[in-house]
Amino acid sequence: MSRPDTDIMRRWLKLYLVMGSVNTETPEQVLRQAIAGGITMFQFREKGVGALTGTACVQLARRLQEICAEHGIPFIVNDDLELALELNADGVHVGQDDEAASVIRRRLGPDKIVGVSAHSLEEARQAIADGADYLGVGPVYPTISKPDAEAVRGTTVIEQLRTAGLDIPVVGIGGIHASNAAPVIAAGADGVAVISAIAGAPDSRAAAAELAGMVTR
Ligand code: TZP
Ligand code: MG
Repeated sequence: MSRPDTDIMRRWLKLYLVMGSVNTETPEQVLRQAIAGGITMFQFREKGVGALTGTACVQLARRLQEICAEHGIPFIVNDDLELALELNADGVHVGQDDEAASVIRRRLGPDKIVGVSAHSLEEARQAIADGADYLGVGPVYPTISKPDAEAVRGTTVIEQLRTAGLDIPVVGIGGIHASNAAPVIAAGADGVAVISAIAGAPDSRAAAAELAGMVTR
């Protein structure tokens, strides 16, 4: 899968599942169920207490990548450029404390997806200048999944960057689930990125399907 045009990027961002082994005991099963429920993109994010490292991490990443490939779902790696290169992943997502997006773009080349977390208009402008294909903006709501998350922003930053005329594809992230996703889309996001709403749900397929129903304009 190669880097898409902006319209396809927006479609892929509609319902973006972010997950690693820390977020569920059964990542393969959750991913399969989430795909059946209607997720449109996946990010392998192996972070936090008890996160896998080394071979175990690579092996899990490969298994999840394979499931994505079976279903035509783009597979993005959080933060780990070397892992993304090793797996020939579809792209990399970086935060503000990770490698600069400009470096990621240079190393991945023009055909891969680069996503960047932005918490302000200024960070959004910089990410665009650095070659980002999409922005993850948040945390929109309080999150239980990222202990070092920035302060909650509500939908303010998403609104600000649309008002400023930035039309880059955007996904809202942080504490989003089916019952609070609508304001994120109304603010101008193309979609939502979630961890716990799907990985922590008793029925990941149903949770994904319910969310998918909320993000289709
Ligand atoms: N970045 C900002 S909030 C967040 C990340 C990775 C965690 C999102 O997880 P959840 O469970 O959907 O709030
Ligand atoms: Mg990061």
